Amino acid sequence: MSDTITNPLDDLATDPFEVARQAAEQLAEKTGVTKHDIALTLGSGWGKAADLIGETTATIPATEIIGFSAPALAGHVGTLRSILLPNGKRALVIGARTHYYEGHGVRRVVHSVRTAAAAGVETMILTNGAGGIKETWKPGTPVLISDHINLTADSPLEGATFIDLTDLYSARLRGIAKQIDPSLDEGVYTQFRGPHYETPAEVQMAKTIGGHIVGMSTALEAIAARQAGMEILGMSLITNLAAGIQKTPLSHQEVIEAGREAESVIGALLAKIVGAL
Ligand code: 8IG
Repeated sequence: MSDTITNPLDDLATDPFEVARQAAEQLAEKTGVTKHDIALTLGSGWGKAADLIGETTATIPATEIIGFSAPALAGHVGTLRSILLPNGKRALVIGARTHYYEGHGVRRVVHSVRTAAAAGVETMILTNGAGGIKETWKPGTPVLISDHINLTADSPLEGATFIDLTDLYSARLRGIAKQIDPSLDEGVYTQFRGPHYETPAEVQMAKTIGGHIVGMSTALEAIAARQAGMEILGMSLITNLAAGIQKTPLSHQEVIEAGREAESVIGALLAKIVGAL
């Protein structure tokens, strides 16, 4: 199977920031909103937040915007939504994440983040469903991402672009989240390539090198967000304990169900956090 519609990002001669600028322009035209303030990428389990944070003023199929791809997974929503928050700010909800494991290259993975930056966004909220290494975390627990370990051996940065990643996941924003919910724990997100889940030995490796969360997204996006100068809040919904930490095999179905059960609670939590930014 091959894409019949070509994506300009796949041509290495194309400047990905120029594509993002064009995407932001199309987004402004289609939504009627010339500047967005906050963007949220909603991963598995986090979708409800979009309905709770404010009034949706426009819903755009992501495929209508240059550089975006159709979602690879049924159940992943391929839309971009513009939302008016009660405090008057404008939020862009990205329900169309392109995963690294899809194999379309890292430019497509971070295009939504670069588009958000080009649309004027200063605060990037990255959420995901992930596996937990800490045994005290039950499926359905939301946790703050404090830092990451990128095990993809890839980067969204091209050429000799050196970007500082100290305080990548803003301590200031984590502080605001903890004011809303003091019970929020935090941990180091470890991005594997996927799409297979880890072996128990790989989970032990992640634990040994300082990881607490295992997932297949977010780290590459956070790097691109930092390059673009945005402040980043990262949150994981622990939908399963990582392989070998939980004694039963992992199933995608179990992950979906844990997400569904936690959806209302974490959606309301995220809405409160967004309202406080
Ligand atoms: I949901 O256990 C979800 N995503 N790598 N490992 C990795 N990604 C995940 C997991 C997990 N659960």
